[in-house]
Amino acid sequence: MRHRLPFARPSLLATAALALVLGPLAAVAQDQAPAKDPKAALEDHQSKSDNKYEPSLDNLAKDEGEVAAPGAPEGIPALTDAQYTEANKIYFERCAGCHGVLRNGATGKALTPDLTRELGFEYLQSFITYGSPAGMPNWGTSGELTQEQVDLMANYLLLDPAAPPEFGMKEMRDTWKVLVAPEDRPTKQENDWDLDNLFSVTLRDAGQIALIDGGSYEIKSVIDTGYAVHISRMSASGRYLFVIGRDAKINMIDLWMKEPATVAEIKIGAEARSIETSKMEGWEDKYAIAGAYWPPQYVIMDGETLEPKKIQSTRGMIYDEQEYHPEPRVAAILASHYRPEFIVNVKETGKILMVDYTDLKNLKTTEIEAERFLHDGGLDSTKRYFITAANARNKLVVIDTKEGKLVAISDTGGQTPHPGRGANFTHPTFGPVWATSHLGDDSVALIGTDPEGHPDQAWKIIDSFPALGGGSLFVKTHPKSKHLYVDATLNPEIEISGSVAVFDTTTMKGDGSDPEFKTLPLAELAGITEGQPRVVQGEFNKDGTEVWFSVWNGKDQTSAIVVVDDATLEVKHVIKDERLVTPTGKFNVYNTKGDIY
Ligand code: DHE
Repeated sequence: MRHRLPFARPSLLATAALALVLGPLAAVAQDQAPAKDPKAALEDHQSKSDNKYEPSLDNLAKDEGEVAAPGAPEGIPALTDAQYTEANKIYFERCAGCHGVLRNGATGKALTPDLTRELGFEYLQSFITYGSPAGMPNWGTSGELTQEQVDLMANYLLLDPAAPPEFGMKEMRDTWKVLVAPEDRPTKQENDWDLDNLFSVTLRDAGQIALIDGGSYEIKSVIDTGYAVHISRMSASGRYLFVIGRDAKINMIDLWMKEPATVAEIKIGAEARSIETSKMEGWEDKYAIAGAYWPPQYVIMDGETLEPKKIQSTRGMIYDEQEYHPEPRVAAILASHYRPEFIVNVKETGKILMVDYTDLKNLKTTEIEAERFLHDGGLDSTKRYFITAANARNKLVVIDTKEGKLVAISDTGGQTPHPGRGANFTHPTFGPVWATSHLGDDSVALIGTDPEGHPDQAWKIIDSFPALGGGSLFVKTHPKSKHLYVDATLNPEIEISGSVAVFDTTTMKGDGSDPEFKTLPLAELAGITEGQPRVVQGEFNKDGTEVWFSVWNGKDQTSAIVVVDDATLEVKHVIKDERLVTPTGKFNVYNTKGDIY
C-alpha cells in the first residue's frame, strides 16, 4: 500500500455549492463532546478528510406533511404543531441519513429522548452549532441553519421522535397501476431502435429518464419517472426497463413498444434506492425486487406487472452485537446468475441476504454475517462472486453466490470505498482483479478475484494507488477495454470534479510503483463554463469501444454527456440538450442486463 493524498480541503463556497447539488452531505457522527471553540470546530470540520455523503430523506419529509407535536414532559418547552413539523422536515432532510429516521442511530449516534434529555438543551444547541471533529457538520457556524433553527432542533431532539407511517401491502396496492396489460403489449419489438445499445440516463432533478441511442446519440425519448430518480436496471431479456426514484416509485418501461412507455408502476415505500430483476436461467423476467430505506423492507414483485407479491421487513438484530435495529435500510440488490436468488444488502444490520425466489410462500433466505453499513457493489468477471463495500467501515465483503457463503472481508486501506458495481480487469501481475475507488481519499484499491489461478492474491487487497483526488464515486472498464476510468465527482476542486483519470491496465506493474494516469478534463472539453460541473459514472456502449460520462451541473445550468473514444481517449461526441437536466447515472441495456463492467 502506498501513499495517498488527503482529500483536498474544501472551501466553504465549494462545500455550499456541493450541498446545493447533492442536498446535505451529513457526515458520520460517532461523536463525543462538542468542540467549544467555534473557529477550531469549523477548522476541524473543513480539514476532515472523509467527506461522506449521506442520504437526505426529503421524500419522507414531504410524505409526512403536517405532524402533531408530542406532549412535552415537565421542564421541556413544548413545540406547536407547525414548529414540530418544520423541525421534523429539517431532521429528515439533514439528520436522519446519519442518525436514523427513529433517531436510534445509524452511522451517527442515537438521539433518542432518554439520551438527549440527559445531555440537555445547551449541549445539543452547541453540538448542532459547531459540529465536531468526528464528523458532525457545523450546521450553525456554516450558516446552513439559522440560530432559530438550531434552537428549534435542540428543542425538537428533547421530544419524542415522530414515527413515519409504515407502507404495507394495502398501501402498495393502492399505488399499483398496470397501464398496459401484458396481453395488450407487443408480441415482438415494434420500433426499429437498436435496443441493446440504448442508454437509460437518469435526469435526477427532473424526475425523468432519457433514452439515448448509442449509435446516433439521439435522445429518442424522455419519460417521466419518480422524484429524484436514482437507478435503472434491465430485465434479463432486455425488454423491460425498471427505474426507481428516491420516492420509491418504480416505472416499468416496455422497450418493445413503438414508443417505449411505462406499462406498470408502483410505490413501495417513502424512500428507496434499489431495484433489480431475476436473472437466473429459467427465471428471466419473472420477478422484480426493490429495496426501501423507509420503511426498512424489500418487496418481490411480478416481473411483468409489478404486482407486489411478498414484502419482507429487514428490522432485526445487528450481525455482531446482536442488538435490535429498528430501521436497517436496504442498499444494493443484485440478482445471482448461479442460483434463483436475489442478493440484498442490509445496511445497518450488516447482513447480506440471499433470497430464494423459487417459492415465495415458503421463502428461504440465507443470511450472511458481513459488516455494517453495506452500500454498493458488483460481481466479479465470472459473475460468481459478489464484492460489496461496507463503506463506513472501509471494508470490502466478498460473497460466493454459488455456495451462498461469506468468502472474505478485507480492509481496503482507503477511506470510504464507493465502487458502484466496480470494475473487472486482468492485471499483468496479479491476474483478474476488481477495483474500487474511495470517497474519502484519492486511492484506488484492487482486490484479487481469481482463487483458482492466483490463490495467493484471491480476496486480498493486492494494490492501491492514487488517482485524481478524493470524492470519487465510480470506476469503470469493459472486457474489451484496456482502460480503467476513475471519476472524482464530489471533489471540492472544480478542475478535479470536472475530470476523470484514465489508467492503462496493461502497463500496471504491481511492484510498488504508482501507475501513471491521464487526466481527461471532460467538463472543459464539453465547453461547460458555468457552475461546478461534476463528471460522474462512466458507462460503456455495447461494443466496449466508447465510454460515456455525465457532466452533471446544477438544475438550471448546462449539463452534458461526453462520449470518449476508448481507443484514442479523444472526445468523440458531446450531447447537449435542454432536456438533459442533471444527468447522472447511465445504463447501457446490454451491459446492464449482463452485468458487464
Ligand atoms: Fe446512489 C447506486 C444509495 C447518492 C448515483 N446509490 C446506488 C446504490 C445505492 C445508492 C444503495 C446501489 C443500488 C443497487 O445497485 O441496487 N446514493 C445512495 C445514497 O444513499 C446516497 C448516498 C444519498 C441519497 O440521498 O440518495 C446516494 N447516488 C447518489 C448521488 O448523489 C448520485 C451521485 C447522483 C444521483 O443520481 O442521485 C448517485 N447511485 C448513483 C448511481 C448508481 C447508484 C449512478 C448506480 C451505479 C451503477 O453503475 O450501478
